[in-house]
Amino acid sequence: MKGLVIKSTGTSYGVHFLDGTTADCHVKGNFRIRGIRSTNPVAIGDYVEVKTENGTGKGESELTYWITEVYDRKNYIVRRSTNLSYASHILASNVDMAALIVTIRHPETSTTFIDRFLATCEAYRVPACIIFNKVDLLNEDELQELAALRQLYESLDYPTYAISALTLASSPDSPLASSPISSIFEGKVTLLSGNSGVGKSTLLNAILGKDIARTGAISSAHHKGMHTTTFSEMYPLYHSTQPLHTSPQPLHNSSWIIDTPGIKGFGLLDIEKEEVGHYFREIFKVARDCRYSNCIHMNEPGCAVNQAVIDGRIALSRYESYLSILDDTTEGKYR
Ligand SMILES: Nc1nc2c(ncn2[C@@H]2O[C@H](COP(=O)(O)OP(=O)(O)OP(=O)(O)O)[C@@H](O)[C@H]2O)c(=O)[nH]1
Ligand SMILES: [Mg+2]
Ligand SMILES: [Zn+2]
Repeated sequence: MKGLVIKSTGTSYGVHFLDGTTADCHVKGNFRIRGIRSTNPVAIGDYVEVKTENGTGKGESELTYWITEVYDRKNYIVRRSTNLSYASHILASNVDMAALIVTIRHPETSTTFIDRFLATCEAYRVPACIIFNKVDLLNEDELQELAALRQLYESLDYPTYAISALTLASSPDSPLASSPISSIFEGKVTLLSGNSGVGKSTLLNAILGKDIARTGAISSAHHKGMHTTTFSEMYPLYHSTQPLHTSPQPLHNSSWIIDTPGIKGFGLLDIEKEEVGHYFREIFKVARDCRYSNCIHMNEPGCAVNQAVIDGRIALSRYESYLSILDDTTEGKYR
């Protein structure tokens, strides 16, 4: 049977079948996919082949479901663990869009984190957008900060949105379902990512119009999330007229949203110094005018990127993020 992996707990996988049923599936210990070194051989978003086995385990007549094959992936997005330098983790596969949820405050998302995420999306050729959440909490100065960041990323052709998932979800006469933000998820598989506590699960619930994913307050002492979501799960997005779970959702041509656990950092995988600049759109463009073709834009003579930073054509925050990734590749460490 062919199915779609919609949940991953680390020990088992929730697989959704064409007939609308879902089963808890397992992989044999020696299961590996050639060519990819990762801590998880099966990822959320994978199309898999599943075989059933009778009466294994305690000799009952219950079926055991085994994932025997992973179909070719259209794409996948890998996150390099920040501490374990050789462990990488496939966040999701077969995604049409990666949406980064960002908060200016409570908690504060760093531009380095944003840029590392975007660079990862570039490396895996996954279209990315940025959703600024919790705008209801921002004062005048912070709203200006928000506007400046939106302008920066829009100028790089990353779509940005500013929302308050909480207030949209809690006001009955303005459900998020009828706001423009929900339309960006239509007909796509979208990965929601971001730091812990930025409101990924809250946004998901708001879009679905139901409290399905657990949400949790951020710590009042540190203004950081408490890692409420502990494993990734993919949810079908139904049109508001269609009640949830009443009809089987076709595997293809439908909208899915993947809620993921909050993460602290992103590192790029197996990357050469000269390559880092390819994943920063504006740096890549300007680098054509550098004197040396292998310029890494540190302080080489005739570096067009350095000049563009001085002229303000490249944002300093972006250049600093670029340098931080470059630093990783030099030191062999990930932050
Ligand atoms: N004021 C305000 N609070 C929000 C908003 N969105 C989410 N929150 C609150 O922020 C806290 C964290 O929200 P979650 O949805 O659990 O965050 P998460 O990104 O899923 O966090 P992890 O699962 O830990 O990665 C909760 O207390 C939410 O109620 C918003 O737009 N405005
Ligand atoms: Mg969550
Ligand atoms: Zn240069």
